[in-house]
Amino acid sequence: MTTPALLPLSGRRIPALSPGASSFPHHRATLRLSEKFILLLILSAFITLCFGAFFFLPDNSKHKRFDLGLEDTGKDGAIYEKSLRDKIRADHERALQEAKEKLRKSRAELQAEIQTEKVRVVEELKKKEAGPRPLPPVPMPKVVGVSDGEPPEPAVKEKRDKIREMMKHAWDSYRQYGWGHNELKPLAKKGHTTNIFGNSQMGATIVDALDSLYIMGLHEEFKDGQEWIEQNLDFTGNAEVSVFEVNIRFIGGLLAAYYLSGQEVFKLKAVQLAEKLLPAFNTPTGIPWAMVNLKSGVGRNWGWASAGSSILAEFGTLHMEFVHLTYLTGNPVYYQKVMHIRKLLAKMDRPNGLYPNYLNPRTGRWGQHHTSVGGLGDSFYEYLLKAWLMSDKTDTEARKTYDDAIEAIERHLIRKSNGGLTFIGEWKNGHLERKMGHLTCFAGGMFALGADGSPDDKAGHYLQLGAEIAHTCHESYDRTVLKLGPEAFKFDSGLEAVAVRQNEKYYILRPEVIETYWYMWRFTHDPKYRQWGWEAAQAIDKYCRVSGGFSGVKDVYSSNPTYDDVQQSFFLAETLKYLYLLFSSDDLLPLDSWVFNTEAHPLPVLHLGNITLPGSQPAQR
Ligand code: DMJ
Repeated sequence: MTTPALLPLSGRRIPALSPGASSFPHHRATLRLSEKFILLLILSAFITLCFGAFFFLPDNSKHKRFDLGLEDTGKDGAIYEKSLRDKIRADHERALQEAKEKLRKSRAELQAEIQTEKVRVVEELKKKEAGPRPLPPVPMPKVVGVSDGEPPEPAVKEKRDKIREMMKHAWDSYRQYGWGHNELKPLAKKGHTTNIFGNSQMGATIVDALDSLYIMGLHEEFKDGQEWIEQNLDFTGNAEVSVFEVNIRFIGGLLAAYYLSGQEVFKLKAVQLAEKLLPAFNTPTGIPWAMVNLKSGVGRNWGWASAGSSILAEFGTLHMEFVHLTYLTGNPVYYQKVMHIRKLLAKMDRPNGLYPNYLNPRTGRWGQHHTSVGGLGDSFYEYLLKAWLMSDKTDTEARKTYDDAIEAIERHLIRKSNGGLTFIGEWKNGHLERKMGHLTCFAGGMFALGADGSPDDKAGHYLQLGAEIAHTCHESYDRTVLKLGPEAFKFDSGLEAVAVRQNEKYYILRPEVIETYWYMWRFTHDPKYRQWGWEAAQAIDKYCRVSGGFSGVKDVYSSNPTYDDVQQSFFLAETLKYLYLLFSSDDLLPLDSWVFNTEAHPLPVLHLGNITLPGSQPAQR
């Protein structure tokens, strides 16, 4: 018997073995015969396959499409099925015809065809590698109040100019000593990075600072940043990054820069990066890992987190950016990922109505029962409120979830100290720790922002609560030597709003207290908020400014503090931006048109009208 010849795709031929074949003509005849035999064999296998496919193909009519509200066009099932069958039959006949023609062709002709096909595939691959396809156009949301905001009072304008000068000093120093690195070491005058950026050079300060530069009218600097992004920002490196930090600083920063300036490159980069974050959601529950490797897509959680848990403030702070990504790309996947998280949380029991900071992404169970409005919890609550605001107040599910969460927080975590200071403590296994973090101070602004629309007409109550938190946080600044706030402060044993432990006395250029002053200013126009903001700005300029930029300080109670030698990217993104806005008029980034992400990147309110966001179907993982 003759062993069948093989026709490998590469076009190289493995000769047929014919026992006893000695002369060339006989050998050729055997080859042609076996060639036909093989082709016939392939043909019959193909026919069997087609029939198999016809009977076992899934019924496509049952599958819905992801579109902007597009449903199947109303054909009934029977007609649809018939057209499907006709299509399969036509495909089948065409394949038969092609196979017959192939049988008639010579070996040379077949080889030429294979060669042409190979060239085509290579060309396609090259095209794919050449770069991303342009994104589909979407209606640009209304973009208002993106520049100017000059205050009418000369004294206020002077303060605003001073903040712009501080921004320029921070940026120029980074430009000179740390360009392309994530952050700057202003004393060592060189680049700095931390593990949240995977120790790779991703220019975090450039991306984080762009929108501040834009609104401050620093257009040359903005252009410089844009050029760096166009030429250097890429996400193909072997870097293990924090999903949360990359989302709020990079995706938020790029989206804000896109909306403010209209430059497509920012949108493209944001989408490229978002695609790299998606593998982090490949967990048994769909709750993402804290970290993901941008190259391999492998995810994991922080070693210090309770029982391998993901962190509430991390997986709960993706909503705003991800909804915008779906809006801009038409790709439902981003929206589905965050809605899946929301649905999963809604189904879970909450101890005392509180959300614990830790959730295991493998089991879907809470870790330790710790609840905080500061680190590990903070921006989860913020994003519930902002999801509602960003949806033009149509996402009432988010608003209700926020209201319920805040109600439980007020009941269990918010207290008044003996000295009359309202504070937000931390809940640890049924016990209230009377300690508040600098991070928690953002909540004053959040309560004020959520006052309008609160249930049972409690707007006045929440505005008052915001004012009380602002006052407490101001006290935490005022009770120090440098007039800068510590990282955490206690309300215990006669001590109020002061740090006790040495490792809680530092100030690392954080924005939260100034953020709350700005929101309170916008809602009340009480001049004390501008006054407090100016005190903080002066203290930063006096104690944190060095020739190579701005640095954090290790002890706000010492008149001779040492520096931590880091200029954090959020100093340019948030602290200086909120200060600048505090001394601007309200028509710069008005709050009914813009919602600030947790890194102070403004994203426009989506007036969706009758447009349905793609992906409102059940979440797919
Ligand atoms: C910022 O990166 C963001 O505000 C985040 O939500 C928590 N805090 C830092 C700055 O303190």
